[in-house]
Amino acid sequence: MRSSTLALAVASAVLPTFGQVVKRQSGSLPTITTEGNAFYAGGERWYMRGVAYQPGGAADAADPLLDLDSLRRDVEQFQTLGINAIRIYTIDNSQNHDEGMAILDEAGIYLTLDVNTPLVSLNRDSLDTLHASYNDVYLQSVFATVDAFAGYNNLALFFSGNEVINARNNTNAAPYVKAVTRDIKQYIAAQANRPIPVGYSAADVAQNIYPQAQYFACGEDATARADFFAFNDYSWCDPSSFTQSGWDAKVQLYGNYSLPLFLSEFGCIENEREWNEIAALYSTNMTSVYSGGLVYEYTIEPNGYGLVELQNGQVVPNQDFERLQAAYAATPNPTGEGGARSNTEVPECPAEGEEWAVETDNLPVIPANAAQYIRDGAGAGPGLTEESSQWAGEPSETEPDLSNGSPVSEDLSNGTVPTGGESNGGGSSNSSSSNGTAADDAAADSGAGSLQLSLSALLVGSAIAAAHVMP
Ligand SMILES: *[C@@H]1O[C@H](CO)[C@@H](O)[C@H](O)[C@H]1NC(C)=O
Ligand SMILES: *[C@@H]1O[C@H](CO)[C@@H](O)[C@H](O)[C@H]1NC(C)=O
Ligand SMILES: *[C@@H]1O[C@H](CO)[C@@H](O)[C@H](O)[C@H]1NC(C)=O
Ligand SMILES: *[C@@H]1O[C@H](CO)[C@@H](O)[C@H](O)[C@H]1NC(C)=O
Ligand SMILES: *[C@@H]1O[C@H](CO)[C@@H](O)[C@H](O)[C@H]1NC(C)=O
Ligand SMILES: CC(=O)N[C@H]1CO[C@H](CO)[C@@H](O)[C@@H]1O
Repeated sequence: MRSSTLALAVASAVLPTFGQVVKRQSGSLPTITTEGNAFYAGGERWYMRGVAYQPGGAADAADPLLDLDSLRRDVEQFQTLGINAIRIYTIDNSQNHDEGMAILDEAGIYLTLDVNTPLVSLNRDSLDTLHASYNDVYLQSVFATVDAFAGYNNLALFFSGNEVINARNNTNAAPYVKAVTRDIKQYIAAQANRPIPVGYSAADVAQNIYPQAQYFACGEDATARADFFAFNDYSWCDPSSFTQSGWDAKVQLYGNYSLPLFLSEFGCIENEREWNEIAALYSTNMTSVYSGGLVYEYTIEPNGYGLVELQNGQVVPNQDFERLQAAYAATPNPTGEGGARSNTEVPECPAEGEEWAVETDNLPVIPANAAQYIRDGAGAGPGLTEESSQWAGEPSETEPDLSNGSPVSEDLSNGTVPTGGESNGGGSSNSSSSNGTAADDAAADSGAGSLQLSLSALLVGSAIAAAHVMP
């Protein structure tokens, strides 16, 4: 049920108690927390000054934290550039990351991490594929990724998905993404020894980006509400300005937004990148609403966004790198709170409509086996497996249309198996022949003239396997 009077103070939301098992916690950087619409580290407001880091790109999604020589080489460049965070889309959750995370920690760099891989992810193609891909095999891998990284102080946050909704016609994926966000939060509450922010990285689809922001922040169920919202924004193309880019209007639009907000990718390459958006993003014009962002991306890949070229193992920074370095150097963070608000109000859920095909606030209940992982732990991660999770395991007992879904999260911290609806027989394999591709989606929406597909859509969030086509 939609509540039009909902106005809970987020700051006063009851936090779950955290797991009793004391686990290792390593690193010297203070952990990142959220309050109101901002991030904090060691009592100070924290702004993300980051870069996306996935050498090899989608074609060769290798874990960049395992190649320590390359990582050390790249961390030197991160320090030259002056960043404090990286985003990695794909890691190998079967491996130990102590050394790689320590190298980042010593350099003052936080990791923002996607929990999905190209094959272990939701499939947004239809309600049936969403339902089938939201299964216990998928969640086991997601939870194993949480286990693999929660112990590092410099793990800043987890992205529960990236650009799963990437068109006008697949907003019906939203409840599944919100369910994954909820499940990760429950897993962290039960199995980690600190709170870790969890949220979603959205595609900037003009017709539904604002409803998405509302949806992931709304509802009476605090466990299902994200801890932050982020979107991939390529709308500032130099020469531009705060007003010409329309970023001023976005500051207005999100002026009362309840959660920390940041750009999970930015850096238009239509013209020469002057990086004038850096001065705007870290100025008080924006910091009352935004907490910085992540430049796309570190290495030059076929799509042409990189800041460095790799030549025989050597890193050669390009002019984009040098201009970005200068822009960061010229742009300190605001002093004090930067206009952050500590008392924020939970927004209403967006109404169903032509551009928002979500007719219920119900979410799918967690698949029963995955609820057991929340109590018992996920066990070893599958790593970068060749097998898709999308048609594996047992799906949720909730029907694909969510008619018998759950409006509130259940307390799973002691292994309560969720109830809700009749079984649909499990093990669904009602596969459509197309899983959807970026090329299809872009073509389908080319008439809209406003779709901003990010390049990383190839890497995470849904199984898509076509060459990237720029909007
Ligand atoms: C959205 O439209 C595209 C192109 O027509 C189609 O391939 C895809 O299956 C549609 N997705 C959904 C969820 O209906
Ligand atoms: C933000 O909240 C204020 C005070 O409640 C209200 O006047 C204003 O219209 C709101 N702005 C937006 C963009 O919702
Ligand atoms: C801040 O906003 C003002 C008014 O729109 C504008 O003139 C100024 O250039 C902006 N500052 C930055 C750093 O973008
Ligand atoms: C957890 O479950 C066990 C076994 O069912 C029970 O003995 C215990 O009291 C439960 N703990 C809590 C906190 O509910
Ligand atoms: C697949 O799902 C559709 C829609 O729910 C249904 O009509 C169809 O019978 C299903 N096909 C199979 C093979 O289960
Ligand atoms: C990556 C992935 O899960 N691909 C699936 C796409 O859909 C077909 C069925 O239509 C599956 O067989 C593939 O595994």
